[in-house]
Amino acid sequence: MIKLYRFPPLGSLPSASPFCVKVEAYLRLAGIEYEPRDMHDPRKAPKGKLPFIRDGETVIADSSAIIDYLEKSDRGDALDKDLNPAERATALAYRRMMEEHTYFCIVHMRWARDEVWPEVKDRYFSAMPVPLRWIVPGVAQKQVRRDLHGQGIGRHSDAEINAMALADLRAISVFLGDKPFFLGESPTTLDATGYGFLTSVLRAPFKSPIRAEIDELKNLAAYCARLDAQYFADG
Ligand SMILES: N[C@@H](CCC(=O)N[C@@H](CS)C(=O)NCC(=O)O)C(=O)O
Repeated sequence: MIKLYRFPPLGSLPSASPFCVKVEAYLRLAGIEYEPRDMHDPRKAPKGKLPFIRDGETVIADSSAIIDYLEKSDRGDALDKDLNPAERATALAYRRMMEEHTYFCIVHMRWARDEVWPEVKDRYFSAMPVPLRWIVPGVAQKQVRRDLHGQGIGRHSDAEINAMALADLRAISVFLGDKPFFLGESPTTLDATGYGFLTSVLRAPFKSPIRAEIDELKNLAAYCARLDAQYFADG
């Protein structure tokens, strides 16, 4: 049985990390059995980030590398097997947008907003023993702020980042339209990514500065609810 190493659940999300939710969604969409293993310290992961999987003796890190590995294995359904080159190109572009742009907006909204950070700090670190609980959150936040500055998004104002996140979500909403899945009638690996990132925006138990605008994009919440009912009904 595949073991999925992930950050622990966050409220109703199976993990605090959209990349971990993405892999979990993939495993469910493809019908592959797995055992989740919660980790708090990504420094112990093979590439210093979560998720990774263990399949017998084989260890694979990085959500996309994991999905590539599973798509080529004979386990479960290879979700992308019927996609044509144009669909594959579109899926790659949307995945890159969510992972390389929307993701950093999400991180900024969780870690770098004065009105949100106390809630995030409490959720992420309250189980830590004193004195670590007093020290680690501040050190971690400083590191994340440095990373956001280095990546570039941290140089923009809160309002600019809100607008960037909304532009992504509106594009995703238009692309999804009223289709059951992003690329038509059946789930593909893009739905695993979409579910991971959309639920991380829509359902994280933190104040959201773009809540009202997101709520207007009704097909996104309906899409997540549909996938829940079909694939996450057992919790
Ligand atoms: N490209 C990686 C990104 C994974 C990633 O960024 N994971 C974050 C959590 S969302 C992480 O482990 N961060 C810990 C750190 O950077 O120290 C993937 O697709 O799995």
